[in-house]
Amino acid sequence: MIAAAHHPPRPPARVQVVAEEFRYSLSRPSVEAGKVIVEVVNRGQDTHDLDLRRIGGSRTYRFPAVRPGRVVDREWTLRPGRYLLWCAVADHRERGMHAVLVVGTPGSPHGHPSSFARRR
Ligand SMILES: [Cu+2]
Repeated sequence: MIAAAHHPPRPPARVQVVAEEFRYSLSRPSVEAGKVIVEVVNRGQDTHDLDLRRIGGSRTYRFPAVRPGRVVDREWTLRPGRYLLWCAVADHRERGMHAVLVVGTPGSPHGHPSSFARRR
């Protein structure tokens, strides 16, 4: 018998976040948990950044400031949950630069977290 539940390694999930005054546009609403590459594209005229924290979590994943026209990416290992994204520059968060990214259980379709939410 072949050992079950062996998952071959997968390339990191990716999500692109376009930043402009004053909002984020995400390329997808959810990604699989595990290695995730987050790419920030600043299409605005001001400098923006991006902070990321799992709701209920304590670690903040931070981008450096991204100047207009620049693209910066970071790779992190993210566990399942809902992550709040916000711009920490001046009052940008209050002006609308925030979003939610769902990080779902690996292997579930579209990285949707509903299956893991029920199992716990
Ligand atoms: Cu900003």
